[in-house]
Amino acid sequence: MKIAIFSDTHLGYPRFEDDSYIQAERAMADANEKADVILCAGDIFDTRIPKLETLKKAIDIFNSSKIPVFAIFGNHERRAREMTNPVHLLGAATKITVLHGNAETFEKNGERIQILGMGSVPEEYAEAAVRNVVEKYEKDEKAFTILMIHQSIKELMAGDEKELSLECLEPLPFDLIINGHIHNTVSKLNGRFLIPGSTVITQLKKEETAPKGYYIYDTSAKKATFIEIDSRKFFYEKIIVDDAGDSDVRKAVAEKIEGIRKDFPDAIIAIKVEGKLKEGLTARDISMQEYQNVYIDNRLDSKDLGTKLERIREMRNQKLSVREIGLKNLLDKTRGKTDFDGAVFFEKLLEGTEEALEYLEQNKKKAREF
Ligand SMILES: [Mn+2]
Repeated sequence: MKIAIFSDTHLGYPRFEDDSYIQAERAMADANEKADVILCAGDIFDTRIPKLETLKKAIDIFNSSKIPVFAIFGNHERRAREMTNPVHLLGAATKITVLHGNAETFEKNGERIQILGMGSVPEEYAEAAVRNVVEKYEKDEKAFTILMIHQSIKELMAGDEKELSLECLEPLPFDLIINGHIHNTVSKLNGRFLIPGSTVITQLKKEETAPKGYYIYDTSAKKATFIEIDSRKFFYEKIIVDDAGDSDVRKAVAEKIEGIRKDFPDAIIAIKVEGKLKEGLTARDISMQEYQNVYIDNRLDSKDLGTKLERIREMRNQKLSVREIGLKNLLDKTRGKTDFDGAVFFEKLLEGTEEALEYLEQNKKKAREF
């Protein structure tokens, strides 16, 4: 049997709303051509209470499927237990089967699959919830068995202790484990654990530049194939400048965009601009031109501020007191440029501005006497 697995369609995602519909439609149409059944691992919608236009789109997309669809809800759709979430609503409006803590079977040409689904739960309860659901589950010994969840995975994230782990999932009695939630494509446990990734970009991060699509799992070959769906290209670029002025930055950004747009006119582009500006300029002085579908992350450093912070850090490392840092700064700045004693002036400044001014006046007089 061929099982299509897709996830995180995020229908209605505001920044790329049209893409969210178009790319989910494409995945659905393609899966209908190539598979016998579809599994959808949550975050079908982007929000708990989607607008009516989004609900209509979702109903149209899921109704267009000629093969059965089994789905769970994700964290973006999770609502209180007694409330209706949008995936439940979709289940009521279409023929899709929504699973949460229960298992369903699907049979074709004498071959049977059994899917146990668990909608998203808060990460700290995930392990206990999975164990609880699996304990109550009545395994169909003659079926190819699948667990479908929508959770973070410890080994794939920064490593939060409370997250569900592959270590916990591996010994569970399933032929295949499917997860949503993570927006890039992942295959682990020798292909027994699969994450198809999202069908649309939702974060302007480098990881999202990978192709969008879905998996087809072949139960006889026990092998998954990733199917890329036609989607708008996403580029994540970095520009590093040095001693740059307003026009330098704008020129570098424009050139980068032109280079990409030449081959991909409708690409989504994120550009991180880093580096040092000319003396006296701060990131806010740089006026970036507005481009459609271009997201600029201005991380430019003003030269003076950067140097100052570096000096303070350096002196803090030498364990100098604030008073000593102040004096050292003053001496460094005035060395060779003034005809008064910096250390004395500093002491006078600590006494008060009047005293400091008086000292400067006296010094001027003295200087003239020479
Ligand atoms: Mn998601």
